[in-house]
Amino acid sequence: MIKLPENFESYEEARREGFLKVKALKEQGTNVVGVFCTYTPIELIYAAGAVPVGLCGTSDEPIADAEMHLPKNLCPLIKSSYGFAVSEKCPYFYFSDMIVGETTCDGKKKMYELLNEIRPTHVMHLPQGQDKDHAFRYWRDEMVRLKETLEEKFNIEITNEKLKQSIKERNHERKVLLDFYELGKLNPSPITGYEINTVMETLGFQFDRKSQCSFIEDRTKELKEKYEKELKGKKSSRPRILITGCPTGGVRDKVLKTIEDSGADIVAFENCCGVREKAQLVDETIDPIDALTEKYLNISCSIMTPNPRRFIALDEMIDEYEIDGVIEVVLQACHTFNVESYNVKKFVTEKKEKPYLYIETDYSKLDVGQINTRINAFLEMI
Ligand code: BJ8
Repeated sequence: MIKLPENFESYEEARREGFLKVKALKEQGTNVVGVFCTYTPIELIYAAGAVPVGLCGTSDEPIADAEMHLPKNLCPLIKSSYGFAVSEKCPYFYFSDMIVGETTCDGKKKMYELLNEIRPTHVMHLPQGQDKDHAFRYWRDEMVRLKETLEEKFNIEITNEKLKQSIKERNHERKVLLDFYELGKLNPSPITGYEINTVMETLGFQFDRKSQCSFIEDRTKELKEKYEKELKGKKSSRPRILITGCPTGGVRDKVLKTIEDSGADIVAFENCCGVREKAQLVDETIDPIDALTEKYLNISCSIMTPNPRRFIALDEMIDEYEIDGVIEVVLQACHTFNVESYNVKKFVTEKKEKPYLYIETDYSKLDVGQINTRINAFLEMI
């Protein structure tokens, strides 16, 4: 049985309750900033006294609305996010004073132009590569530009002290979350991948950061104790799976649940629903803007070219989590992850000598049966 914050019974219940919380925050005069991507330096948003709220769409419900303006053959995450905004079906969007987006993939950056017509959208121009000279300077300028935009918008000064404090607090949260993810290193894992993914998605609907942290710390402690008492020394015969590729919040039931219902354990996520952003902390000893620039530039998303850090992460994670097979989930029309999957497959099968499955899907239910069959065939092969 999965355990969610505040004893919520489901992701949907947590999301609904979150609406009331964000409404209450607005009534208290708190500023809200909508965000979409792991590249957003949320430390700056907290340092501006505002609260970030994730707006990534994970449902196919608003896609028809989005397709009135956007092409059908666009990534479902982008269509779902835009559909919620344009149809006014998402209170999180409704209560956002401004949006922060980044020029990651082409679909997202062009969607932000349309979004800006509904709500002020500040777009950070992300370099395409991660070199320490040109890319660093370019991205640093964008950090300063965001800082100035937030200061002007909310009539506040983001001092170095506020920013350093914000970095410290977020680093603490990252460590707590990393500890939670790393439960998957235990063999057998005391937690399902489905629970990890659902918990992480519901955290975005809680705005009390202290209680978020205590929930994760308590749950991690409880599951470590369970492992020591009941599971240690009893290695499971269920294959241990690593998920990589696009964010999986919108295909949690269709893909993640199916994998675990079919007899495997998802023990690691090398994607934005997992450790991709959490693995590196922000350096607390240097200039805070430099530190944020360095940290966020190093994120190993496929929109970077080249993207060597993703392969370093895969290499380490496959060993550390004792992985038996890798499943890459690519959302339809996500060109960067799609193209990069060629090298990911080669790396996994040739260098790491592990089985690899590629699943390309969207948020509809049309391919549920086909995905089920392919996952079962893959697991039989391991
Ligand atoms: S850091 S993974 S959250 S960009 S899946 S919208 S890339 S077409 S979500 Fe992402 Fe930031 Fe990267 Fe993470 Fe485009 Fe691909 Fe769609 Fe994507």
